[in-house]
Amino acid sequence: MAVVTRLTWSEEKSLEKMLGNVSLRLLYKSSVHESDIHSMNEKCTHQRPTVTIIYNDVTAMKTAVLETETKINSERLVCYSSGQEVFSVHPGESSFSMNDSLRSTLCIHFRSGSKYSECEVFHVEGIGDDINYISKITGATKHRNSLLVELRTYKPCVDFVSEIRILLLGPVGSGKSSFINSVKSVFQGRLTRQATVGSDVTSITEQYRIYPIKDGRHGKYLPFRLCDSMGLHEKEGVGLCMDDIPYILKGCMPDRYQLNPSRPITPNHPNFIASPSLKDRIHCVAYVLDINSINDLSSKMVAKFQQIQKEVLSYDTACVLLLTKATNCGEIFQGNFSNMDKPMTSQSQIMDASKMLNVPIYNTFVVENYTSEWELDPVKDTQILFVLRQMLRVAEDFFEDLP
Ligand SMILES: Nc1nc2c(ncn2[C@@H]2O[C@H](COP(=O)(O)OP(=O)(O)OP(=O)(O)O)[C@@H](O)[C@H]2O)c(=O)[nH]1
Ligand SMILES: [Mg+2]
Repeated sequence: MAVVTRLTWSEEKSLEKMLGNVSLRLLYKSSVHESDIHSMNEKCTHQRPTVTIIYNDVTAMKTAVLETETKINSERLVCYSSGQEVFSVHPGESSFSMNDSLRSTLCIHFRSGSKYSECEVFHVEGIGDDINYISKITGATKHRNSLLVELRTYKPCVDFVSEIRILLLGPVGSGKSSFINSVKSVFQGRLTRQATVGSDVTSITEQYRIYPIKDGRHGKYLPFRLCDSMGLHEKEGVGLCMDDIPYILKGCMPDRYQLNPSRPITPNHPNFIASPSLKDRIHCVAYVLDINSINDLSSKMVAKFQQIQKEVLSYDTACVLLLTKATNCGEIFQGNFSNMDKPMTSQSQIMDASKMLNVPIYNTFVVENYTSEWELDPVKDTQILFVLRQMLRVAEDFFEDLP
């Protein structure tokens, strides 16, 4: 008969998600297999990394410990971290111990040698041979959580603007709508695909959209909005109409306006916002480009960008450059999240894009949007939130410079 875990389905899924979308395979269960170290060792040898879960029925407590460095020490399985013994299980006595630091991190108050009612050991599949995996995931999760706290409590620095508007502008298929979906997903805690995404020679996005960002499913709306537009195309009469751009920047274009590539909005349109306030206008423009197609941009497209930039500058609007589809984002950041605050000068593609569009390298960011995934990934979440935070900071600089 198959040995099954005492974890509920949702507990197992949350644990898998927390460890970076791995899968868990049950190797050892104390109530089914023999309760001694040799039986445990036999089932778990060569199966690292593993997760050990102990259950205590008296307190209904479940504690999971991910083992990075384990040794069999007399009758105990001992987990070490930086050479220090942090956790141990004594299967023969059905007891466990942990050091003070782990106890305080987990907020539990058991004495050394406390009894458990069940102990399960799982093999963690999906980590591969990456020895830095655990530190990368835990580092990214910590950083993601602190960015989430910062953005959840974010307030624009000036009283007269209640929310910051960021407009995404870029060629057809560059990943504008996917970035919006990615940001929404991180705040929702699950993948959402509200903005329509796809690939075609002409733009998939045909309406001007002003997307609010909600904090969690039933949470409040956050004080920033992401504005999605039709993609730019090198041909005239295809893609976003250039004459629409000043109206968008000024805040005259209503949400859900049906864009027409050959006819711009006019003040006669029934929903035209004739007297937009500072709150309605765009505070930061993000030029969105696919990092892999920078060298393929036609001179006509570059000329369109230059024209747009003049317009953006004439409205004193802040701008950043967002390079999408960067599959090596993890390598760019080298697992070291402090790198993200520094200009990424070593990346020649990024330098080229920054020069071509004349956006300073410190306002040029790379991201890998969520596309076909099923689950969120803390490393991706961190990059997405980092980019959003920088956009807000650039927008704030715009306010500081207002007369
Ligand atoms: N691999 C990868 N694919 C991406 C990324 N961002 C977007 N895509 C894919 O690129 C295609 C276009 O993405 P969209 O988000 O629709 O692009 P868009 O800029 O909104 O396009 P239009 O609305 O047509 O102008 C889709 O197939 C996406 O799945 C990314 O970061 N990495
Ligand atoms: Mg789109």
